[in-house]
Amino acid sequence: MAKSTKKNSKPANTKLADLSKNTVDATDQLMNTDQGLLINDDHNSLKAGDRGATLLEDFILREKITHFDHERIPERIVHARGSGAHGVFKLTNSLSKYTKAGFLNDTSKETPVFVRFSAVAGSRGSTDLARDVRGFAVKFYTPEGNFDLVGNNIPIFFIQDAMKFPDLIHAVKPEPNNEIPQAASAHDTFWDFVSLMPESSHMIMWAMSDRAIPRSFSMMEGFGVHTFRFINEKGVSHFVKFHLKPLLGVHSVAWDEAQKISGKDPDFHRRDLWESIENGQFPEWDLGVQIVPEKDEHKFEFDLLDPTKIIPEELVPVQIVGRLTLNRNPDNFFAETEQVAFHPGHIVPGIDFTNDPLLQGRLFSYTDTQLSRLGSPNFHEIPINRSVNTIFNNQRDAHMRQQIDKGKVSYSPNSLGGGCPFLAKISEGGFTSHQERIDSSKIRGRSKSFLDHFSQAVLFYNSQSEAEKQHIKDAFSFELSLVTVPYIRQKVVDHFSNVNLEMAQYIAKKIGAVPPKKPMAVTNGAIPADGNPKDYQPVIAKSSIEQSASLSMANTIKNTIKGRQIAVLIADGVDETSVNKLKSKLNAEGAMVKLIAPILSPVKGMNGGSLTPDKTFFNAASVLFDAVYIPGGTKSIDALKNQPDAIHFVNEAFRHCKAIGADKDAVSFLQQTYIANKIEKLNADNSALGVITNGNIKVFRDAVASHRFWEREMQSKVPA
Ligand code: HDE
Repeated sequence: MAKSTKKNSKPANTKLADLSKNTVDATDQLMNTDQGLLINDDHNSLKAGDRGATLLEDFILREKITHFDHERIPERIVHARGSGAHGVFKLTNSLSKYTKAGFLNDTSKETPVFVRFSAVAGSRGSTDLARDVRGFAVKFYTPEGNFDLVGNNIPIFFIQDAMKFPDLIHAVKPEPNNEIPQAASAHDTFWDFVSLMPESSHMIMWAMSDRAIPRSFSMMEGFGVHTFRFINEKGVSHFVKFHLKPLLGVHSVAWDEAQKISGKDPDFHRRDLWESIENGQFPEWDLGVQIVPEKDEHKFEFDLLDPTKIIPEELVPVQIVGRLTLNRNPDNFFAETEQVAFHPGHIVPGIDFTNDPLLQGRLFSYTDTQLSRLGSPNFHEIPINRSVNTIFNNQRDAHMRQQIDKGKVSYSPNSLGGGCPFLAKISEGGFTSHQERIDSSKIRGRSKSFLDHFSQAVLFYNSQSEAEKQHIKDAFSFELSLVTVPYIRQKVVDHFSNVNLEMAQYIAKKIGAVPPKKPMAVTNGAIPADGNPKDYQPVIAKSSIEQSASLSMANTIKNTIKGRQIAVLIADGVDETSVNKLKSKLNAEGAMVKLIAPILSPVKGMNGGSLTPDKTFFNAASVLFDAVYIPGGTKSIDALKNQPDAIHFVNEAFRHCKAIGADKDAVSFLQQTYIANKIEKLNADNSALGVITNGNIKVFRDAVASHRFWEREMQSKVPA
């Protein structure tokens, strides 16, 4: 029997594959069939004469139609709507003290990644702007195997045990009798479920916050959610939570805006991601970790294994260790974004699981789902899912096998094949599971340490800015107003009186429920038939931390306008010199400036030049932009005053609290808008309200960087 000559050489299989080796480019090529036959006519089927029936013999037509008939595969049961991009992860601080994972040890290496963002509840063709949790899944193609961080943009989850996942998803998906509503949690079955599941309280607070209506994927945080383990070279384990913090800050849109975007551009997030990358404005995140030594497992007032809890950053700071950059759009949506198969069980040596009962259930589910979605256990051979390592094992056959394994041996141990493929020693990078000591009875139940369902829901609410709190109250009011059963509306209001009484009273008044006078008793519907309700009664506990700064998006504003969309309203006679100056200054900082005019023809400038519009008032809308600017030029201003769409554009931007800029001689246009009712002296300095009327580009730029002026909304809403 042949022996391995590689002693202690780590890792054994070092030849890395080219991840894009299956791409083809048809430029300058001749068309052929799937069998390689060159095609002479791709426009006409084979017929019995000019006007005769099509012949069954036409194998070219049959191949084309058959392929087309089978183009669709089942969409994901959850996270069906998604968008993806390629990129790279660069480690900046080695974590070798905590983990032996190579890609987290060596700061000189870059790891290729593929990221897929998604919305959970809607179908593949649903809108990007639904109020929903967003998936944030990252595949790291490391030389030690693929590591998938399959997380969300919210750091916790609705349920504590995988057993409840199908119930949760059945409740939130469109109702089964009529498949209504699409991609929305605002309906009876979802809130019925919530009213009986106190463990969802914390997550519901996040889902009702503006985190659930992000401005863009590049302005979302990412979280691994569960507590994982790091294992170092010595076999020592630390608990770890993963964070991704966007360099652009965490930002959202307004709810009224989200609903309108869903009509104007349902691909809003997808388009933004695509255009940012095409324009070289690469989305970036810092990867951070919260690390807890094993000895501290029980020192917190919550259970580290409970996926409905965060570790407040005040208790365990997030250490930034590297940067994730998305820099390449997929070549083919289906081949890459649709066929990518993530799995929280795809780990590498140095990373391991904890006993979080939600994570444990996920470890089964993902391979299972790929088998029905991608149709074969060979889904790992699809280029986007391939490891950079060549695969040597004794797995064989099945649908659509690509790899051709040579020889007659496909079992282990063997002598006939010289014992190949050999097993890797731990010193060669071979994986072993962390040896956790377990000594307990087998039970079907829930740990008492999981019964505090409210303390962190309260912490979250108390950490929000006033505007954010108002948005949460409005979101609850909106969602519950669409629940048709008064009993459920009342139950939800009573339930959330345990988070904040004033909040519950506000919502109750909006939805015709009885405002609770005190925190009301909570119903727990998840009690086993023979269980004692007392054993499952939520513990109404208080968090020792009253506020946590990292929980409010208002604290994440960064001084940047990168990736912001800015509309400039123009008509014939516009001051084109002013527009060109504005455009070049803002573009230089990574913003995307678009010129909007009454029609698409070139616009004549007042100084003899001309400008080419990007869009018209017909196909553009203020909800698709972060800010709006009105340049001067008397003729242009007069034309805009007579354009109801231009007036509406600016009114709506004002309603959604966006930065509005104008050259001095454009102020007369603003006088025609609703802004004049709200701001008496439009010529004065109103920059604190995000309205800049002196043509100062720097002040306008700073206002765009602030993202939104929510205080305008607090004063009163503007019709738009
Ligand atoms: Fe998933 N989840 N999930 N999930 N999940 C899927 O896998 C599941 C959970 C998450 O862009 C499915 O390939 C169960 C938590 C993301 O392709 C499926 C449970 C978190 C994505 C599945 C959970 C997630 C999925 C559907 C409870 C945040 C999209 C298609 C035990 C940490 C990945 C697929 C992509 C996708 C099952 C809970 C995140 C059915 C059973 C918690 C980002 O296998």
